[in-house]
Formats: sequence, C-alpha cells, structure tokens
Amino acid sequence: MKHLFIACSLALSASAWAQSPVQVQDAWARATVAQQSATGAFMKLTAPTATRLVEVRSPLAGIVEVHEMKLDGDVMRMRAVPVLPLPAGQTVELKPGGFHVMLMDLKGPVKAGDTVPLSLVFEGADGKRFTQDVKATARALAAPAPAAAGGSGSGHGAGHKH
Ligand SMILES: [Cu+2]
Repeated sequence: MKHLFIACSLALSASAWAQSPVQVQDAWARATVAQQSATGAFMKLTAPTATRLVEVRSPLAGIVEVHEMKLDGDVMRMRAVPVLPLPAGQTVELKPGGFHVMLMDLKGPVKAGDTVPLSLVFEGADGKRFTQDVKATARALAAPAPAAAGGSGSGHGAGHKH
C-alpha cells in the first residue's frame, strides 16, 4: 500500500513539474534613486521538487548575483550566494534584509512602475538546468504595503502578506 501511494504522489509532482517548474510570486524590484547603479529584486520561490537557483540574468544589469544579507555583530553584510537551494514544496522568500537578487552595473535608472525582466536559471535534482523568465515590477523605496502596488502581469493570486 505504502509503495503505491509513493508512486502516485511522485507521478503527480512530475506532471506539476512539467507545467510549472518553479512557482514565482510577488516579483518586484526596488526603484533606484539618482546615482544609484545597483538595486535588489525580491520574490517568493516555491519549487515542487528540490531545485537550486544557480544563476540570474537581466538585460538591465551588467552583473546579477544572488545575495544574502545577514547581521554580523551589529553590521549588515551582504555576501554572494553561488547557489540558492529551494527545498521541495517550501517557499523561499527573497526579501529586503534577507536573500535578494542583486542587480549591479545597471544600464540605466529603474523607475517605479518599470518592468525589470529577469531570467532565473534553475537546476533540478537531476542536474538539468532550465530557465524561467520573470517580470519584476519596480517599486519606489518608500512604497507602502506591497500588496497595494499590484497590477503585475502575473495574473493570479493577490499574494497577501501576513
Ligand atoms: Cu546585495
């Protein structure tokens, strides 16, 4: 009985994988201020099976890295994370003060309301890489509740914050 059940759930997650490898929600980027040549992009990632985010590219930035922000004593430090693991079924949130996509060497200013195209390169448990394109909407630094900014192209779900 147990074996049957496992086989079924595997089949289910395999088909879900084929349709939508990694769920990306609430993708946004921080609008830049004058003279700023780097900014961050944030989103929630949920992979149905163990997956790793191995690379991010954007036509708007010369260098794109995944960073982690951490309190080191009383200093906030950022470090590059070469690989961001996405455990099966768990939502990994990239947010200010934590993991973020760092866009550096920007080709121009990012204004609130702009669309920031990102290509996320994932590596599945089988070692195969696949790319998903995401459009992050730029928000001003002082923007209020993220949910109110709405109107991103990604259709479903209002992504409520708690
Ligand atoms: Cu950073």
